[in-house]
Amino acid sequence: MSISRRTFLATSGLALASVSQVSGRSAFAAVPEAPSQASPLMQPPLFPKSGPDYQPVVTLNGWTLPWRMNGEWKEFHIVAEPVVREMAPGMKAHLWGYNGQSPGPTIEAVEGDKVRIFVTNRLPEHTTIHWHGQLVPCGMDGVGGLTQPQIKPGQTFVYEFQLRKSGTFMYHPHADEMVQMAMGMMGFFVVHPKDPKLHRVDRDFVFLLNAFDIEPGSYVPKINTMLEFNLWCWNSRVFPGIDHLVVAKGDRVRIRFGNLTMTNHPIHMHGYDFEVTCTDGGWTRPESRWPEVTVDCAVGQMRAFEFDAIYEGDWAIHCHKSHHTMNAMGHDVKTYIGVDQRDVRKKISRLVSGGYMPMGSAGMAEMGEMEMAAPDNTLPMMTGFGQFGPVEMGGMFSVVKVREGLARHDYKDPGWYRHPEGTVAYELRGESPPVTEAPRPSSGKAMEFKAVKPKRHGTH
Ligand SMILES: [Cu+2]
Repeated sequence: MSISRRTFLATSGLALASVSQVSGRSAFAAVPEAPSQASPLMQPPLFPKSGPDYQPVVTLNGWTLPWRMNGEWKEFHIVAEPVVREMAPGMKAHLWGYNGQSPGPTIEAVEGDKVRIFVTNRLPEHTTIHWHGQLVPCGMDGVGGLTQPQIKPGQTFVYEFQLRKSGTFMYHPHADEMVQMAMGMMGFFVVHPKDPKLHRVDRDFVFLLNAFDIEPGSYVPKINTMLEFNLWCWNSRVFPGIDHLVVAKGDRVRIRFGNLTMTNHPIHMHGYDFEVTCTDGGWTRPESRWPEVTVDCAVGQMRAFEFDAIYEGDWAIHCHKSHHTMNAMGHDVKTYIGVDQRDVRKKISRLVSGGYMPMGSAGMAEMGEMEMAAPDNTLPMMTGFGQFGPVEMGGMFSVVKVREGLARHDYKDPGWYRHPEGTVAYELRGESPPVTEAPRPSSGKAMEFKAVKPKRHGTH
């Protein structure tokens, strides 16, 4: 793990003054160190060193916040601060986040734990943290002005509460919320069941759905955008910058996500059906579940679904709103499908130097392959390559890679799936397959379908 440690001794005078004002406690030896993460890539899960056993989560393009035990308290230190986040190779954004990244680190603990969370504000304005979904004493709910004074720049506040239930939660500011969430301030908070056997899975992935409006060539999000975002992200990353979800064949897998954008996201996974096992409110009862292949996640909601990874392959997982699998595009792109632009091209090429390339006469797939001149610090609209060519996706898209024989905690990218012979869609060359009469089912057994390659007549 590439964690650089910082200490806050330099500011501890001011910080501790605020600490004792808020909590009334004076027994702290010191504020715990606040680890900071420099890498935008998925870090290995943090296994518990004490207390009940659990299968830790992995955060796509993220990490879990280390903690320390102090008596019966599990202590964490979160620092709200400006960060530089790589959104995909080739583009960096100047955001606000926590402990070096946006989103902040995932907080992980166990039902029944007493958590003490130090929050230091290094932003230029005040902030708070709200523990979205957690059952906390009202004064720990983090709503600036309503349940506590805002945390001013330079101050450290302390939140203390006992985790009353297991489940899937988030944290985010409840102070100048529109600005601070538009700037990327949010994080995941997972509470594991006290009973290690309950809701146990082999792989448990988490990510937040978030969105930014960053003009091509610039670095800072426009914070008053309400709907027309141009970067639809999972954990402040866009495809092809989003980690793949690597899974061993036979694993029980959980994928958890929370939505802190301003629209809903129907999250769709190929190759499987699955069941929603956890929502904002807690675990769903088994008799309340039904199979899905797409689950809509409304604003402010969290959803977790589970499946048994029995089918090998590279399975797409993405938001089903097609604009959300696009990267920065101008909102003034005109539709030219069916318009023959050859004549226009000739005329304009005479007028401008460097040539003129009309786009989109036959759809926009050509943009997936093309290297177009673009301003600094932006990403192609559709990008990312698979083993067969351009994937023509951006934004909220990744790949669930199910492979035979992966080690238990191996999350390394195994490369592209090697399809068994005769199981890939193929181009028909020459004659179409002969029409044969379907055999009548005799014994009432279900018919088996098999992809069979016909003999090829052409050369290839
Ligand atoms: Cu979406």
